[in-house]
Amino acid sequence: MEFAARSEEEAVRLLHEHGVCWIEGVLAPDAVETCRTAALDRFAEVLRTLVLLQAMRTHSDSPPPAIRYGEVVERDGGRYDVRHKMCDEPFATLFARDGAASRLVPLLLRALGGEADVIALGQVVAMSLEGWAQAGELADSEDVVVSLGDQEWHTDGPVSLFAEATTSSHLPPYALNVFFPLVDLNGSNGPTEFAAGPGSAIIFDYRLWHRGRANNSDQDRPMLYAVVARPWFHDYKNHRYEHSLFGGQVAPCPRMALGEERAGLPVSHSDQLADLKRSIEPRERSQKPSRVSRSKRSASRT
Ligand SMILES: O=C(O)CCC(=O)C(=O)O
Repeated sequence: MEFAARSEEEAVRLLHEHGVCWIEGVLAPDAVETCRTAALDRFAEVLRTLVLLQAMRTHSDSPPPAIRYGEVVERDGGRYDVRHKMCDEPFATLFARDGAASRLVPLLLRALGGEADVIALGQVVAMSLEGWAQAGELADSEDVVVSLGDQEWHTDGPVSLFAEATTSSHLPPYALNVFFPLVDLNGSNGPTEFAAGPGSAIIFDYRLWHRGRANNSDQDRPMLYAVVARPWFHDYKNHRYEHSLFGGQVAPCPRMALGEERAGLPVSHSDQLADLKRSIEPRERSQKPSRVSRSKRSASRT
């Protein structure tokens, strides 16, 4: 099946019919380079601290605890999901007007019914054999699967939002994951079952089954990701840990409204709270839901 989309129409159709599409050349080569350097720097900072923490534990008999911090969470398939400084530049304004990935905004809005927020920015690093050997015993813990094998097949969010329905594939998506490979994906370095080049975007429905393959190369493989969701969606499945790898608590990355004058700026907490309140109001009281803050937001969209 061919999932490459050459137009906005085609991308939206593929997303709605198959849950996935792939768009070539979204990030310009200099943006890929800037993002790759920043992403790998941030991952190196995280890894240094993890190794240090591990070294300080060498006298303990107990197995190291699972890696679950606000900035980094260990995933299966030899991967780290890293959020450390990922809502700073050069990532924060990817989808802003004139941002490096701004051309995706109209299609993401269309695929998500007209309004959407960026609810997460991060990178998944598929560790190379060398990187893994360096990190050594880091995650030799019993309750986490750490292997350089393939990831388990998984979805990123519930297949159905309703407990009594086992599928909702006929319904439009509530959230999309946008992957930007920062290096060439090939058979050996842990592709997500696509062979996409750096700078392309792979957009897929949160409900789509997928997995990352093992990275058998000698280079770590960073993949930038952005989760874009309808304004009412809160991602309880992939909640983040609050305690920081560096001590203390992690300041959560704010949601960012997509496709607005203030794109790239956080949706204020009062906006979020107002939305949340509206979404749980009893139906009788919200026959004609007033979408004040949201419609104001739409009005400012050009
Ligand atoms: O690293 C990849 O290729 C995919 C990662 C992924 O799907 C995940 O960690 O949830």
